[in-house]
Amino acid sequence: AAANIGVVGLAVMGANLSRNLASREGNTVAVFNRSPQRTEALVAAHPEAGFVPAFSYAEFAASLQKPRTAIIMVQAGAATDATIDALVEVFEPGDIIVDGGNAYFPDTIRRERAVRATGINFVGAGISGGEEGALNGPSIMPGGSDEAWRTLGPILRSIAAVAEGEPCVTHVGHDGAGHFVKMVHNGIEYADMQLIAEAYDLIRRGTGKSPAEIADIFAEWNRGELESYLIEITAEVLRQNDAATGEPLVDVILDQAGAKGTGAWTVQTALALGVPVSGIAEATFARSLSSHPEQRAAAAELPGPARAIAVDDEAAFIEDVRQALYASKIVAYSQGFDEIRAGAAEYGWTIDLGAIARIWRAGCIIRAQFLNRIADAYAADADLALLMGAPYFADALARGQEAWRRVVVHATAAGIPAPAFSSSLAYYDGLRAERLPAALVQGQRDFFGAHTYRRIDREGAFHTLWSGDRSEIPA
Ligand code: NBP
Repeated sequence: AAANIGVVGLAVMGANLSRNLASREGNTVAVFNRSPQRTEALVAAHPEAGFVPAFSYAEFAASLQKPRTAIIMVQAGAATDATIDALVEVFEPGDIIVDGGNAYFPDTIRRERAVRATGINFVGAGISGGEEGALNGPSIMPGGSDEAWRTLGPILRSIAAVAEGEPCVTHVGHDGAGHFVKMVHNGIEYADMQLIAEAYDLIRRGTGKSPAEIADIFAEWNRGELESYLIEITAEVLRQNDAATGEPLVDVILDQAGAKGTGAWTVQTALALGVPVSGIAEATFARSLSSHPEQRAAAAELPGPARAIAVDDEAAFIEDVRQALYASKIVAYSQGFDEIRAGAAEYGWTIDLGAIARIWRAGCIIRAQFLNRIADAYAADADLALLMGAPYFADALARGQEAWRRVVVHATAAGIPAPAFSSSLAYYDGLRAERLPAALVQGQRDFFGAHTYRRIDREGAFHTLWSGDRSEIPA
């Protein structure tokens, strides 16, 4: 057996991950793909990698040193199950199967349990950063057992992105913890993207600036506290002109956003856990709204402000939008980290939230300076109840909240939809409210369903005899 690590599934992600592994000192990489052409093509294109090709699962297993370690990079879903079944047939107790695809975490929990029963280790590992990350260093979020991590840790550390000298990988927690955290990463990515898109739209419609001019604004923002990969690529997209028409590319792209489902998983999971991830939810719904042309056509004649409301002080407005973006971003991350905390409690994982912030600083799509501030907040208080309540973020929100309100007021008055900006502000105001109308909701629930309520001045549950004499009784 010649190889210390193997990869199954050699489409773009698997091929790039294999090359990344092969480029690291000490690794010899066995490669296998269901269709042999992909294996042949990869090996022929990269003689420098010294790949050990295999053309059957048995040959693949025979080419791996024990404990055998294989990373699966095939389509999520049935293909992953089929590949796991085939590997379980040829692997032995103590070997390690890693699923590096975008699995839904309940599937990972199920698979881990089934594979563990054979004595083989199963690790669900979220891998972020797309093709480029797979090749040059992704952010990796592995779950699975401590035993598997002992073998796998050094290998994953060697291929991960590096942020300030630290590899962007940590043992997130047991069984499905890694894929859970990867899911929330993607949900936060949806929110970040929608917030940036709303900022662009507000500036464009509020000031009439061209996409190229707005690209310059984003490039400027990228030198400050908003510094991030997504802001950087936004400037690039806005600066791009379409070769065919000469128009800004953003003006010829159909305005219907697609989705592969990880945003929806994040929101569904949050609903089940009772965690209000309103920023992520609005971002996911904004994509859905955009993709219903028939409904948009039916609504096109509904009245709104007669004409766009221009701003008088452009520079001040742009600075307001920047602050609103930053404040809304703090809310989105605070909500995402809440979901991870709630998931850890529900599924029995011990997740170091500061470590999650640190492994997202490079290699992944939401990489940003900002994550250092999150890591700092959890370093100061690992049990922080509310990320946006940590001193650094509380200060930023205090500085930005007036600008944030002005932007939401402007958007509303001008008829410019800013769902993520405005729902994030509503969340902020909801949490900080001294009294919420939840009290009235409890009264309504007691009226029609005798669901009872608690009082502010006495212990216990109470019910008002709504259809009787309306006196109150202990429940
Ligand atoms: P794809 O998701 O397009 O999957 C293609 C691979 O799956 C091929 O190797 C194909 O083999 C294999 N496969 C299929 Br389909 N059915 C199979 C089966 N029944 N048994 C064995 N192999 C089977 O590849 P990708 O875009 O490289 O992504 C790989 C994984 O990484 C996915 O889970 C994806 O969600 C995840 N991911 C992708 C990105 C990204 O940016 N693309 C980022 C992060 C994570 P064949 O060659 O024989 O058809």
